Amino acid sequence: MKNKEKHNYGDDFPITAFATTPGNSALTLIRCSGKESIELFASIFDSPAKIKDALGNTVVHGWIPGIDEVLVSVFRSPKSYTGEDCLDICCHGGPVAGKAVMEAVKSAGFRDALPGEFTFRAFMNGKMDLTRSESVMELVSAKTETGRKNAISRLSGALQTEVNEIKQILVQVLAGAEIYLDYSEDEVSAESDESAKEEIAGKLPNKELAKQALDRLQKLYPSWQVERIYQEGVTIVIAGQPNAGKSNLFNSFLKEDRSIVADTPGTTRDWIEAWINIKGIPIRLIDTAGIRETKDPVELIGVERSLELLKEAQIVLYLVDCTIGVTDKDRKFILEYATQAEAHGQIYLLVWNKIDIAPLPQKLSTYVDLMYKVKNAVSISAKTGEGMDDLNYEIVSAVMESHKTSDVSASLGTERQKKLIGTACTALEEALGMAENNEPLDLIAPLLRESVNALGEITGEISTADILEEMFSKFCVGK
Ligand SMILES: Nc1nc2c(ncn2[C@@H]2O[C@H](COP(=O)(O)OP(=O)(O)OP(=O)(O)O)[C@@H](O)[C@H]2O)c(=O)[nH]1
Ligand SMILES: [Mg+2]
Repeated sequence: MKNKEKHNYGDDFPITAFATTPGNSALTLIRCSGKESIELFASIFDSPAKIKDALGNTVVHGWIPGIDEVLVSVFRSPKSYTGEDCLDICCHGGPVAGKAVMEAVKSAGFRDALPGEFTFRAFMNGKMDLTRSESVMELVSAKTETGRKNAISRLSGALQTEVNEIKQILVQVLAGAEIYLDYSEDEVSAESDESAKEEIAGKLPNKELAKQALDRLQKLYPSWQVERIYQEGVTIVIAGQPNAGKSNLFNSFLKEDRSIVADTPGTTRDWIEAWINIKGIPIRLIDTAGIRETKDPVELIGVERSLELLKEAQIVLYLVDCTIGVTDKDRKFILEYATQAEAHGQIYLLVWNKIDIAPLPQKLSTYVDLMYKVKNAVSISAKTGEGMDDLNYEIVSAVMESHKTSDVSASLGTERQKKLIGTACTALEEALGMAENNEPLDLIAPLLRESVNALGEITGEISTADILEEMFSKFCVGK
């Protein structure tokens, strides 16, 4: 019955979740954590004493009678992921076996874990700070090797260390300011108040330290833009006239024949998409129907969809067939769409295709007007793969150019962290600006405190229940 009750983050009720996705696999892993979880699981195990008496960090073999043969890793509080008593039950895989074990576990008194609840408990029990907790989620959802490496760096504490170091500096600055303030309150008599204030006004102790802290915050702040690219990826749409070689290029990126390539114009009717990886950047690549006026109602729907998809793109690869050159339709399209795109921060790359059978158009004058509308032009053969390295290079440069970052030892992993670094930066900038203008310390100190508090929120030293619930609810179940 207890399973039906509404539960919130923050209780120590025994919880369970699949740590692996149920499906066709040899094994399934079910995690359990919480108060009395070892005793509860023992109640459905064939030799309860073996589980109850098991030392922490040991594995017990046995049966859940009539259900499955299992290997159970036992972790005893506080030496576990969550800091509570925990069990990892390794049972047989497949679509059915794991579910039967899960039913048995729940019948013993465990409830379904909420999203991110294991990591939430790890945080609450002091096993990791918030930056590390968030990196767990980043790690399990990493789309490329670079995304994984960045998440691992945060999981190993690089961001936590950087934030804590900056915070230590600011605490020192704040302490210095407060000593001055105490001095002015205690030592300065009412008559000499004004002159004393003047004396301390603008003399923010350790101003140079505060500037150093600001410099480090300002370097950290833009790292989120780049990180977001590695986490969420970039949408690239391949567009162009029918027969330009869009599907051939799509297949060339994928290194497999996924999209139909044929010399009949209008071959691709419905769009097709796939995730690829270019230099660690996850790319959602979309092949579209060739854009032309048509009376065929099915092709027309395809063309309309292509135009819709263009709006979703961060980068558009506009293909021109070198055997034909720039047609009036190409020109009309690029001049109209690439001009609009500029305003929305989209990037158009002009891609000359089929250079294996035709030279590039020689007369620059025939397309020079288009070059003002696109970021760059690359020549390739989608068929032979020639020029693909150059195209990849142009794509990466286009993605990264607007997000230049300086060398930093740590990078931000979430929007939440970025907002708080932004708050810390703004407050500190304001404090330093006031110090430059010789404004009184009692106005400067609260800004320094605001900056310190924002940094404390990043690591979770300062946090409210609402913020934590909101944050962990975005995690996947079982983490
Ligand atoms: N020689 C050569 N032929 C190419 C190249 N790229 C595409 N082709 C040929 O051009 C024709 C059209 O290629 P597709 O990739 O189907 O063109 P598309 O732009 O997807 O055409 P639609 O789907 O009709 O809009 C096919 O016969 C391809 O083999 C290339 O780089 N070199
Ligand atoms: Mg096609």
